[in-house]
Amino acid sequence: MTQQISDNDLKILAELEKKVLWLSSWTIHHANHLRDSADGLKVGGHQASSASLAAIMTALYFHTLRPQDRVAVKPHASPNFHAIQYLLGKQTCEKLEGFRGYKGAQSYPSRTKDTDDVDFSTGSVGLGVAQTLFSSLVQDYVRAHFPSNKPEGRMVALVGDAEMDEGNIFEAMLEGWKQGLRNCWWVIDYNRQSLDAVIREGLWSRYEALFKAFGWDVVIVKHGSLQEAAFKEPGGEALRGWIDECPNQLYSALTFQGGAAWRKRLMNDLGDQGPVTRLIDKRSDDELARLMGNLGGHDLPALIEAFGTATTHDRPTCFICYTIKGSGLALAGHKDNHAGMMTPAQMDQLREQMQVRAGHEWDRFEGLSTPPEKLQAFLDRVPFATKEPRRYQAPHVEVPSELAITIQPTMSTQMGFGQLLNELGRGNSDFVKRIVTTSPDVTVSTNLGPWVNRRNLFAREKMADTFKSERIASTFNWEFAPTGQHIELGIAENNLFIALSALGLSHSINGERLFPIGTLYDPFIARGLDALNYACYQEARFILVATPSGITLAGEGGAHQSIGTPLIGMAQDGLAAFEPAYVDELAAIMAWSFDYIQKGGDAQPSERNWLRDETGGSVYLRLSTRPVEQIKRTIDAELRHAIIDGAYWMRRPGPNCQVVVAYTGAVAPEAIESIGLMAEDRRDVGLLAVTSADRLNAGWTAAQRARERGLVNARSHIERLMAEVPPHCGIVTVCDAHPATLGWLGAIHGHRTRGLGVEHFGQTGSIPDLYRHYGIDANAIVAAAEAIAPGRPIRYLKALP
Ligand SMILES: Cc1ncc(C[n+]2csc(CCOP(=O)(O)OP(=O)(O)O)c2C)c(N)n1
Ligand SMILES: [Mg+2]
Repeated sequence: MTQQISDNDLKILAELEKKVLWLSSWTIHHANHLRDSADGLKVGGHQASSASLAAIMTALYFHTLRPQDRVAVKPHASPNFHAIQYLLGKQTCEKLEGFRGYKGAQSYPSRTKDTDDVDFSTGSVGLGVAQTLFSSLVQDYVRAHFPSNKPEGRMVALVGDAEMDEGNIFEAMLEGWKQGLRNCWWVIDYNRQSLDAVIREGLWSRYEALFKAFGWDVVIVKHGSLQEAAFKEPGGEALRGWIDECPNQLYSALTFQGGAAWRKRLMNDLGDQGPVTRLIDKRSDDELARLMGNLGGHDLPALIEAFGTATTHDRPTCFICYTIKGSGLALAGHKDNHAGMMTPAQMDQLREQMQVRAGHEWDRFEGLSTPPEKLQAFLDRVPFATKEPRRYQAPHVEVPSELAITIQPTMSTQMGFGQLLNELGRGNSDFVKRIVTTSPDVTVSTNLGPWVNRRNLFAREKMADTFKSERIASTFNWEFAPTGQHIELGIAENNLFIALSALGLSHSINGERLFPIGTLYDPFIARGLDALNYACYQEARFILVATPSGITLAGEGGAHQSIGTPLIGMAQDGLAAFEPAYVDELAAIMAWSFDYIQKGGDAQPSERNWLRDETGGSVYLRLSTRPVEQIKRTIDAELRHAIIDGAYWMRRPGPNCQVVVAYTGAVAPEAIESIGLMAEDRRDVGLLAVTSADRLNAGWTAAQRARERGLVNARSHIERLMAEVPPHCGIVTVCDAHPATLGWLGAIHGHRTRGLGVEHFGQTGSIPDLYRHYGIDANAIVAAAEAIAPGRPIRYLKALP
C-alpha cells in the first residue's frame, strides 16, 4: 500500500472520524429528543445513513479534497457534512443545535438555506449525483471559453447505493460519455441497504459493468486494512472466501447482533480445528466484530489509498465502497435502521464509548486523545478548509436594454425567439459570448438552428461537419468546436434541467457568468419537473424556453398538448413565467430576463410591483408555433414595464364597461375577435393582455401581505389595472391552458368571472377545430360574456356546436 499519509496524520484522522460519527449522531439525537419542539413531532433518524459515510467523508474532507472540488453529499449524510464544517470552523454550534429547526442546519444539505458552504442542494435522491456530472461538463465549457489559471476542480458525488436506482443517473452517465466527461467522482456508499430493504445480491458487479461501459474507471474498496491483514494470516483466505460469498441480509444481521453471533456463525461455517479456528479464536468478541465490520468504506487507509490513486488522472471514477449502514452505532446493520434512532440509553452508551462527558457533547475536541493544539494545527492545514471563499462572484455583465429584431406582419412567438437569438448571434459583445444554449434533441424544432449556425456546437475537440466537407447542401452548418456555444443533449429532459442547473450556477462555481437558455417542448417540462425544482431551489439562473405549447400546437398531435404548465410556472419558486402573444412583447421580456437572471441577494420587493425583481431568479417562456398577426407599435417605457409586470390594457375599459376579456398567449386573435363580435351589443368592452399570470399573481399576493403588515399604500400592478374596472362588469378569461391560470383575476376586486381554458387532454385537429372543441374560440368567449354580463342577445353569437 502506498503510504500517502503519515502515521501521525492517520491517527488524527481516525480521531476526527470518531468525532464526525459522534457529532452527527448527537445532532440528530438532540433534534429529536432534547430540543423543545412545539409540535412534539419526532422526525426520521438518519443516524444510520450518516454513520455509513463517516469514514468516507472524513477521508475526503480532511485529506483528499481540494478547495476547488465541489461535492454533492447524499441527502441523509447532511449531519456528517455539518459536523465536518463545524470541526473546520465553518459551521456554528447554534446551527447544529437547531438542526431541522427554524433557521437551523438543514436536514438535507442546502446551497441556499445552509450557511456552511454547501456546494449542491440534495434531497431528491439521484439529482445531486447527476449534477456533479453536468458541473464537470460546465467546468470544461467554461475553461474552453474563458481561459483561467484557476485550478481544475473535481466534481464529487457521495451516493447512496439505493440512490443508484434513480433513472436520471443513467441518463446522465450516457450523456457524460458522449461529452467526454472528466474530473468526476462518484463514491457509492455500498451498504446494501435502502430505506425499506436490504438490496439485491451482486449489484456491485452490475454497477461495475455499467460504469466501465460508459468509460469510467471503477475502484472497488471492499476490505479494510484489518481484514486485509487477517487474510494474510493462516486460514485468512477461507475467511475472505466466506465474506465474499456472504449474502447481504446475513452480513447485515450478524453485524447487528455483534461479536458473539459472528463467532458462532463463522465457527459453524468455517471452524476447522486448525488455522481458521485459530484465526477466530485469538480474537475477543469485540475484536472479531471490529474485524468483520472493517469493510473498505470504513477503513481510512484503504480509502485514502483508493482516492489518492485516482487523483493522478482526470478520468471519471466510480468508487464502490463497502460499508455497513449504522456502522459504529447500536443500529448497525439492522434492516429497519433507516428512520431508526438510538434510544437515550444507547446514546449514553455511545457517549461513554466516545469518552464524551455529559454536558460536553458539543465540544469540538472532547474525548479525543490528541491534544487540542495538535488537532487544531491539523485542521488548519486541511487543504479543503481554505480561508478563501470557495464560492465566486461574477461581475454584472452589461446587457442590451432592447433586442434587435425585424418583426414580420405575421409571426409566431417561437419564430420570434429564433430570430432574436439569430440577431444576438451576429454580435460579439462580452454578453453574447456568455450565452450558452442547450436542448434535448429539439434544437431545430424549437428554432435554435440559425443561432447554432452562427455559434456552433460545443465540444472539447474540434469536429467538422461531414455533410459540409462532402458538400451536401443543408440548412444547418454545424461544427463542433471548443468555442461552440450550443450544448447538444440527447432526448432526456432531466438532463436538460440538470445541465441548466449546472450552467446556471457557473457564476458561483466557476466565477464566470453564463446566460444559459434551454429549449424543449412545453409538455415535457413535466418529465424533468423535479430537476427543474431543484435547479430553482439552488438558485441556478437560466432561461427556459418551452415551445410549442398547449393545444395550439394542433398538428403536432394530441399527445404533445400541455395544459398545466402555466400553473407550474406560477407555483414554481424562483421561476418567473411569461406567456407573451406578440413578438415585441417577447423581445422586451427577453431583454429584461438577461438582467433579471443576474440578480441576487436579499433585497426588498420593488414598490412598483411588489415582486422580487431585485433578487432575481430564472425565467420560463411559454411560446407557440402559431403565426399571429403582429401589432404595429412602438413599445414605450410604460408599456415595457407593464409587459414585464404581467399585463396591460389592449383596450381600456370605460366607466360603463360591461365585459372585460382577459387573455394570455396564443389565443390573442380569438380574444380580439370576440371583442369585435360583442361591440354592438355590449356597452364598452375591455381587453386585458396578460403577459405573465405568474407575476401578476405574485405581485397581488405580495401587496396584500404588505398591506396586512401595515404598508397601507402597497398596490400591485394587477390591482391598479383592475381598479379601473367598474364593479358590475363581468370578466371572461381565456388561455390555452388550465382555466385556473387566469380564473383568479375576479377575486382581486370581486368581479364576476368565467374562466375559459383547457381541462381535457389529447384531441387532435386544426387550431380552429381544437379551439372550438375545448371552448376557447371567439364564439365561446362571446357566449361566456353573454352569460355573465346580461343584456340583449349578442347577435353575432352563432349557435355553438
Ligand atoms: C426522489 C426521492 N425519492 C424517495 C426519497 C426517500 N428516500 C430517502 S433515502 C431513500 C433510500 C436511501 O437508501 P440509500 O440511498 O442506499 O442510502 P442509505 O440510507 O443506505 O445511506 C429513500 C427512498 C427521496 N429522498 N428522494
Ligand atoms: Mg444504502
